[in-house]
Amino acid sequence: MPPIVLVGAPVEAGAGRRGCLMGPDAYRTAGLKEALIQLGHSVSDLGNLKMAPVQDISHSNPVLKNLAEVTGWTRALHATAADLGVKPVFPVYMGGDHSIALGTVAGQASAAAAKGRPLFVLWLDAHSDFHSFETTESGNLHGTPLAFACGLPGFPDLLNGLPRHPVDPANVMILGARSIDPHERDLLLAHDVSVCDMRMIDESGVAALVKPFLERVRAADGLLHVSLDVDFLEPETAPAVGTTVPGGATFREAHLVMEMLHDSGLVTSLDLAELNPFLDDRGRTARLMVDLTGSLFGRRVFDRPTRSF
Ligand code: B3U
Ligand code: MN
Ligand code: MN
Repeated sequence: MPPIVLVGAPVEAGAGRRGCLMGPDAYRTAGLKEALIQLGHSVSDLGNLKMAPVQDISHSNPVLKNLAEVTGWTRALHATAADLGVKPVFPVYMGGDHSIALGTVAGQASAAAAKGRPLFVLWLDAHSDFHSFETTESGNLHGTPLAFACGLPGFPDLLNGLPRHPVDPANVMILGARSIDPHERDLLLAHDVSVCDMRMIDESGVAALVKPFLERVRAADGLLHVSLDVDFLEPETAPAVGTTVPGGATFREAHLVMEMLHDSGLVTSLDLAELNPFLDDRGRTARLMVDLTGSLFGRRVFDRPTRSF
């Protein structure tokens, strides 16, 4: 495994309520770096990014909130991800609300294009985040990053003239969905995106859903970006998120996904999105997110099978 680079993205401009800007520091307080070092990884923390200055952005949809600020973060994150994505490191983007993925996925996609390899995206989320800037009704831009990543129309020039390298919607899997707006549903169907909702998890289990996706990534020699939204999890397990939706993934289901991702050896970058420490219960959610990241980076009880009967 290459060295891990932690990147702080203290962004809350994309969310409907404040607090996600404290996310990176909550991961530090919960011991993310130390947990990964304990697992034998070499880890560095780049500190928190700064928003790029933006003057030139506008859009006709009057409901959009904090457009200039979200654009500034998108540009800063895009530049960082495009740079880290071509280096022999594993970037972990510590959000910040999920609008961070407007920049992280675009940057990782530009790096994948430079390497001549396809980028796959696993979106672990109660929501599909598949609005364009034209279809969002809330105006909260954390509801838009996956549509932007897939190259949909209806976005202003978020990358300041730099080329977009769209992720093929056929290379995306959304897992854990249980709250999708009508416009998003239309767009997901029109672009033929694979959406595994909670009913599918109940019926098949996460392993049977994740396995064929990982096989596709391997067969295509793809890079894999994982975007983990805290609200993928059941809110009773992970309360520190502004947009709780009941009926989420359990503690065990989430760990199993992370363990399978680790065993695959295919993941090349990770977002930790939507942690709102202001809403947490004595750091419980931050610690759970650190533990899940630990599972993705190889935490297990034994490093080889024990005797079987
Ligand atoms: N689809 C809704 C709700 C939402 C999306 N992402 C989050 N919430 N976190 C919207 O506002 O776009
Ligand atoms: Mn999300
Ligand atoms: Mn969500």
